[in-house]
Amino acid sequence: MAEAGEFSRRAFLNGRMDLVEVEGLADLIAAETEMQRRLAAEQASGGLSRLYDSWAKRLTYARAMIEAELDFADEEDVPGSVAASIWSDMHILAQDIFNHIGGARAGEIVRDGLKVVIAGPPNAGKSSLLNYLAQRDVAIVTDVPGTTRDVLHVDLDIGGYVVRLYDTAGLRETDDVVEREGIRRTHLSLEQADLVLLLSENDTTDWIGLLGNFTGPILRVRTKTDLSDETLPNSPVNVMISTKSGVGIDQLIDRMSEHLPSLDVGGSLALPTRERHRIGLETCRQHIQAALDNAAAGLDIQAEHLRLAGHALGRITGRVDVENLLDVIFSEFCIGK
Ligand SMILES: Nc1nc2c(ncn2[C@@H]2O[C@H](COP(=O)(O)OP(=O)(O)O)[C@@H](O)[C@H]2O)c(=O)[nH]1
Ligand SMILES: [Mg+2]
Repeated sequence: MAEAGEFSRRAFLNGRMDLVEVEGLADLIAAETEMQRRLAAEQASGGLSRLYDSWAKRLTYARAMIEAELDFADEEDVPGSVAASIWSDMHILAQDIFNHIGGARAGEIVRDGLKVVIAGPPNAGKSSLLNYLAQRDVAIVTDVPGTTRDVLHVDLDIGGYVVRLYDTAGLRETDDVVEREGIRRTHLSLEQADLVLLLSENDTTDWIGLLGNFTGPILRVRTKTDLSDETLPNSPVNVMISTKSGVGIDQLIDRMSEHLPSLDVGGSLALPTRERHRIGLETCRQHIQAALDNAAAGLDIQAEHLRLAGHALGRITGRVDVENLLDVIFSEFCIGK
């Protein structure tokens, strides 16, 4: 019997797929929305790997030039200070990687979903909104304040993106141990939130303080608008909804969509999708920067930073090749003929 992932593992060990492609394949199998599928397909088919390989080549080439200058400086074939010419490219590479890291946030949101937490005082209509958007009775709805204690979530598909919606316990002071635990969990989910929907039947301003030190974007939502004939709120509010009549829900979804990454249809989806990628890229970029900043330390120290940069990149794809520095050197020059 085949073990989990056995064929992909063999493909990796035999050099047919690298780690990024294997991860992409796993994501492709698990993909549930159109954007997840597109991102995973790009990664599984080597789009991201080709980019990283091309960067690795540039690093190897730069190191080869430095080695050539260090080792064969007295050879006629090696033009003087050939290494100098590589630094402008290393400068560009550091910038390329920096820009690429800038897409990590979008990549993670496409892959893992935009995390939206519904918060607010008890009885504001939080669970009703979750059920309405999920189109089924996920959460218990009663008129007893403090009904919800566990953090529940549903995944919505909004325009091909995953939006992971969390229902939480209403925020208030309480002596009930179970409810207090629920409120503690609400605060934990707020730490992970990309967006908070702050719900209240009346002025949401009173409740902002309850969000603790959440610093991300907040949509203020006035609920149960079917109960009042007020058309314009007299307090700052972004959307007015009723889960009884359905009024305002489309508008709420539109406002939530504004927080999704905008990936233009024709554009490249070669984005880092995992924390692991982002950390490796950041390490790589830092070493290139260190090489650029340490000209005074000498070429050998700079070359070592470039080696570490290449290593960080290689760890992402799992291809830390035996470096053919000399191959590059010999193919560029005719040292030794
Ligand atoms: N009229 C009206 N009642 C609502 C609406 N949304 C929720 N409710 C009622 O408000 C009460 C509390 O709702 P619930 O969703 O449990 O609030 P939560 O404590 O914030 O989760 C329940 O009795 C719901 O039926 C609404 O849009 N209109
Ligand atoms: Mg509730």
